[in-house]
Amino acid sequence: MTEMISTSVLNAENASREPELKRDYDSLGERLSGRGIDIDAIKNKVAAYGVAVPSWGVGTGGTRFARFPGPGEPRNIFDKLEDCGVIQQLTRATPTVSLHIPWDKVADLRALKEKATSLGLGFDAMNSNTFSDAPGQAHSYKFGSLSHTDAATRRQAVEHNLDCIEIGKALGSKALTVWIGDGSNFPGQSSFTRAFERYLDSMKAVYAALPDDWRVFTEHKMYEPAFYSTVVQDWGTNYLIAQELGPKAFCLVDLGHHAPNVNIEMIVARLIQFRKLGGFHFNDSKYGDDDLDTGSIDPYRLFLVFNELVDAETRAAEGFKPAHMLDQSHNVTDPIESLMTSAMEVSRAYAQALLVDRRALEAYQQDNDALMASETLKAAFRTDVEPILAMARLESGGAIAPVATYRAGGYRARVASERPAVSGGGGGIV
Ligand SMILES: [Mn+2]
Repeated sequence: MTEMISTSVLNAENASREPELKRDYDSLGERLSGRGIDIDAIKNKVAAYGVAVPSWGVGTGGTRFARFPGPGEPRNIFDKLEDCGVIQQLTRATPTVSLHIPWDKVADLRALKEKATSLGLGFDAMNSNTFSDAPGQAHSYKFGSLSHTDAATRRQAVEHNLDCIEIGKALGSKALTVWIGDGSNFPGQSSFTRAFERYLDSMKAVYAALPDDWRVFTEHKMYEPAFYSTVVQDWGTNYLIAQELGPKAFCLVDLGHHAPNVNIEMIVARLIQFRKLGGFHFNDSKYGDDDLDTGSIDPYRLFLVFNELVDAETRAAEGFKPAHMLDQSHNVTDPIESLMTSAMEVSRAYAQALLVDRRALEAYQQDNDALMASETLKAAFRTDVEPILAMARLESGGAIAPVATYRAGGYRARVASERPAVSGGGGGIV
């Protein structure tokens, strides 16, 4: 396997931190044992956990005002895979990449798959793009895609999704994620009902082309780029879509795609209960679809989402198999550092949720002991699980301290010398 950071750097960085990690791990193990928890069992679950990296996340993002590129930006999907390889090598928490078509379209799919395999990477869900116009396409998506008033434009958008499925089949993907920007900017501009009817008709054509072992995830978002109404605006509409389409259709929850203060963990619980939770786009949000680093603003909310996921996992909820993906825009940081940190934050929330004393919680709920129920969650959230995460990484061949090891490895400076600098300008990505 191609090592992106040299083994000698990785080993030296780990050796300098290993004695302290062992002490911390043993000490935490003793304390958890007192709570009836086996630290090794938690560590093994964390080691087996993975979240997909979005291919578009390794490039520097931006806003609609500007984009400020960093050094050594990936020029194409092969460069992006190398960056993803660094993230996986050091964190051992990101074994798959989620592609975006047409951004990642290549002529030689076999070479793409071989490149990923050489880096120890597989492919998660494919993402279609009908929210912007590809060069040379016949019909514009300015006024919509799958729900467009014009049948030829809708057909083009359907065909693009079918193309994404074909590419995914060649790469070993098993899912298609569909997010559309369709909507309206003025009251009266669009018929809510007819636009949704057209969307459902289009999605039924996409659904009909899904292989038997594939799933389709529809992703809702409250607003942007349409600012008055959006066709797939919330989880209720998303659930209706999944119901209308059939058993291979599921809802995808992007943490940033809700109104402020919405109880996302409760939406997650509802979708689990009715067997329609397809997956996540993890990120964090302060005001809107900010696409900030996961866990950077509200780590407690992320923990509460994972509390629902672990609850479902613990009771083996029927049909529970969500895909976990990151979806972020890194405007002021090195994207590799942000994605490594974010993957670790997702693992951290998972580890903390595994520590929840579920029997005690259920008893407090039954007794209507609100304060102790809350404290039971807080006791898990307040536990510093870093030694568990670091030990899981170390034993899997990763880095105890991924960001420090990445910086010591000089990867960014090396690729900056190989990849020509790109100019700024342009907007960012959604
Ligand atoms: Mn998303």
